[in-house]
Order: sequence, then C-alpha cells, then structure tokens
Amino acid sequence: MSSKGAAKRPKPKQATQARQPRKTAVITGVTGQDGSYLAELLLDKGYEVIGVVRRTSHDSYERIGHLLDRVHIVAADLLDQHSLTTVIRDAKPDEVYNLAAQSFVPTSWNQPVLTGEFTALGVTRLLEAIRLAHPEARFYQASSSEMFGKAVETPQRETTPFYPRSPYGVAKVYGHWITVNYRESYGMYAVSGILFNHESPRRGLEFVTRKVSDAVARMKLGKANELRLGNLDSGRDWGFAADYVDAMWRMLQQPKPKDYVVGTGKMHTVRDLCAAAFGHVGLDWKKHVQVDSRFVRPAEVDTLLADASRARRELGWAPQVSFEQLVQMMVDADLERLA
Ligand code: NAP
Ligand code: G4F
Repeated sequence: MSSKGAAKRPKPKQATQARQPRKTAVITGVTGQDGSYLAELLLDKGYEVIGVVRRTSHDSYERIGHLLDRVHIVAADLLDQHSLTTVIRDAKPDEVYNLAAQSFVPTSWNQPVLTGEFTALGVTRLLEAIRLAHPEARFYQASSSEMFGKAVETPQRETTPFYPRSPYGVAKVYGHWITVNYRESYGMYAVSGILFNHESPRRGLEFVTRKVSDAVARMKLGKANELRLGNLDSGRDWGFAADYVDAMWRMLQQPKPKDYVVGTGKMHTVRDLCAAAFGHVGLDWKKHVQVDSRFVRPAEVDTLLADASRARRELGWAPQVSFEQLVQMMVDADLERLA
C-alpha cells in the first residue's frame, strides 16, 4: 500500500482521543481585578498559568489568594526589559495576556511619565520579549474605551477614531498601535481588545462603581453618612469583569488576529449608578451624595457606549450580567465584607 493510502486509513481510536498538550499562558497584572478572573478562567480550561508580579515590600495577592497553589508566580516588571524577556524565554507560553498597567485615570495626570512608562512603553517591552524569545506566542493587549475619549461618534466601534482625554488614554493609544504594528511588521499573532468599563466586587476602591458600592454598604451598616463624588453626569457602558476576560480568551482562539470592541451596548450615568446602588438597600442617594470638585477631572470623557457587534458575531461573545445585577452584586459583596 502506498504511503498516500495509509494516510487515509482511519486513525486508531487511541490516537484520536489522545489528550491535547496542556497550554501555557502568561498573565501580567495577575494581582489585578481582570488578572484574577482570567487566571480562574484559564485554570478551569486546563491551562498552566504563569502570573507575573512586580516586587513590592509586601505582597498584593488579595485577589488571587485562593489560586496561589495553582498559579506559578514569577517576578518581573513592565519597566524592566530583561525580566520580561526571561519570563517569556523560560515559559515559552502559547498565550500572553498583558493586563498590567497604571490603570487609574486621575493618577495619570499626577504621574504622566510613569503612566507612559508602564502603560505605553511597557507594551513594547513585552512585545520585544516575545519577538526575541518566543515569537510563536499569541499576544493580547488590554486596550481601553478611554482611547475614544471625546468620542467622535456614538456608539464606538473598531473603526471609530481615537481622541484620548488623559495621559492614561494617550498611553493606551500607544499600546494599541504598537500592538497593531508588531502584528503588521513581524507577522506576530497580536491583538488589541478595546474593552469598555468592567467592574466586580474585586474592583479597586478608587473606581467610581466600587467607591459607591463600598459607601452604600457602610451607610447601610451605620458606619458612614456621606459620599463625595465628582461628575455625576458622565455616562459609561459598565459590564461585569468575569464576562470580559472570557472575551479576551476568545480573541486569542481565532484563526486570524484581529482587534475587537467589547461592551454591553447600554450606557448609564454616575447618577443612575447612585440611584441603583442606594435604592438596592432602601436609601435615597440624594440625601447622601455631595459633589466635590476634588474629584472632577481636568478633562472628562463625557460618555462611552460600545458597539460590540463584531465580538458578538465573530467571537460568539455576549455579556451575561446586566447593569442592575452588577450593582446589586457589588453592594451585596461589600455588605458581606464589612459586616
Ligand atoms: P488593575 O486592577 O488596576 O490591575 C493592574 C495590574 O497591573 C495589577 O496587577 C498591578 O500590580 C499591575 N502592574 C501595575 N504596574 C506594573 C508594573 N510596572 N509591572 C508589573 N505589573 C504592574 O486593573 P484591571 O481593572 O484589572 O485592568 C486590567 C487591564 O485592563 C489594565 O491594563 C487596564 O488599563 C485595562 N482596562 C481595564 C478596564 C476596566 O474597566 N477594568 C477597561 C479597559 C482596559 P500590583 O498589584 O502590584 O499593583
Ligand atoms: O470609575 P472611573 O474612575 O473609571 P474610568 O475613568 O472610566 O476608567 C476606567 O475604565 C476605563 C475604560 O473606559 C479603563 F481603561 C480604566 O483603566 C478604568 O478602569 O470613572 C468613571 C466615571 C468618570 O467619568 C469619572 O469622572 O465616573 C466619574 N466619577 C464621578 N465621581 C468618578 C467620581 N470617578 C471616580 N473614580 N471617583 C469619583 O469620585
């Protein structure tokens, strides 16, 4: 029998059922909100997960404490090329998710240069590490709807021009385009996920959703009486973080690398957020919320609203948690924590 004919014979059962080798993923920013949810998702899918942490004098494992026996922690810093290259060279990962960044918009006005180093140039350092040490790895860049800023069209989609309004937004635009550039220059599998705001009980306390849910829980428990906020009119497209890390993973499973907008397609104002959160525990937000100019930004992103139809169509992705469910989940989690 010719070798051609032999190739056509049905394969023995054992061979077709052979287990796929375990995939390896590197996550930068694994100690952050998204990093913790993504690590859970990838572990559930059977990945070996390598979490990159930066060295600090005390650990920041609050969000991943329950995963520490399953995630391999390695030390590296977005500011340090050598440490990033070593991680990629040693791990030879199938997938790299770059979630690390200085991610709080107001801090980017106080520390614009550091924000640029982490959030912009850090992307190039990681891409260089992959290009030099393991170019086969698939790369995900955590881009942001903040890049649309003073939005030139509504809703925003992949083709909407960028108009960033903060040093953070400007840094993310750099991170986005350097990702596109490495894809086009070197043929790397590199994608940019343009994610709209996503929240959870693991959100940092300085972001507005968590600031509100934490304050509402304190007030309900009699531990506080007032909440000071900035611009109540700004509108955001808020979704649940665990839904969004699933979209990140789906982007890296596509036959061709492409960028995607991810959001719910529904917008609410900070005022709506207050009404939903205070209303959930039977309080009237108008009696407790004060506007404080200290929290108003030098340049605001007034409204953001996603058109995620490409992600729905090509990734089969859809949000599972509504705005109301998200707010209630966050308030309930803070009530439980503080009680
Ligand atoms: P996050 O909770 O603030 O987490 C940021 C992570 O980056 C933390 O693990 C932090 O480590 C790490 N990090 C900061 N500087 C670093 C450095 N120099 N070297 C290594 N690690 C460093 O942010 P997130 O909400 O999970 O967001 C994840 C990513 O998505 C970020 O890039 C963010 O800009 C982007 N994004 C977020 C949203 C959103 O709504 N959440 C929307 C669009 C895009 P430490 O624990 O040591 O501080
Ligand atoms: O919760 P925020 O601080 O999120 P922001 O600025 O939209 O950025 C978040 O989402 C981006 C995606 O679009 C990410 F890229 C970024 O990393 C981050 O995760 O503020 C939301 C809105 C703003 O318009 C702000 O002016 O809430 C308004 N706001 C009103 N009072 C406040 C406050 N924001 C904060 N943090 N604190 C306030 O007291």
